[in-house]
Amino acid sequence: MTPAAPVRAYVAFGGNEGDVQANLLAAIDALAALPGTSVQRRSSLYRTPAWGRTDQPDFLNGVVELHTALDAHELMQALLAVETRFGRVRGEGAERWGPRTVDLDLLAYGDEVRDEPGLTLPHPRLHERAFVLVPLAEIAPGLVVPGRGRVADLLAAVDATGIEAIP
Ligand code: PH2
Ligand code: MG
Ligand code: MG
Repeated sequence: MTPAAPVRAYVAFGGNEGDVQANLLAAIDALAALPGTSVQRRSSLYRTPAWGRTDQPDFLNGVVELHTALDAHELMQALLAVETRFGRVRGEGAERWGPRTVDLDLLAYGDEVRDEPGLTLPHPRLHERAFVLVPLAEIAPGLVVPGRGRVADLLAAVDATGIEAIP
């Protein structure tokens, strides 16, 4: 079902393979071109040390705020389609937390809390990832993540060492 009024959603983007900056900016343009969807804000781009699996190149990361008439599942499907268009490989041959061209993660969709196959909201690991919280705090420090708290407070509780905005 398509919601009546646009919903505010936050999407984290990142990558560390190929022409990362060009791909990420093109992927954001692709988000802005989704039906009923606009990009309201975009954080700076940040160079971030690889998290989870550290034997890989640094990432570029950032966050966008969308207004969208797509429902959460439609938006999720659209994010996966954009990832694929920008060369993301999933399934066999792709490693968990390994290198990637463009990764788009749905962080929050309005105030929705759900845990369904392929769709967990808010994103279950967002509160522990400085590479998400630094850009999110730049554009939405007062956002309250359902069940987790205010973004600025979440950021204060993680180690953001080595994360730098790129000029
Ligand atoms: N994404 C991962 C795993 N590790 N590290 C950083 N710095 N940035 C990411 O976007 C990232 C990561 C899996 O999606
Ligand atoms: Mg992802
Ligand atoms: Mg990710």
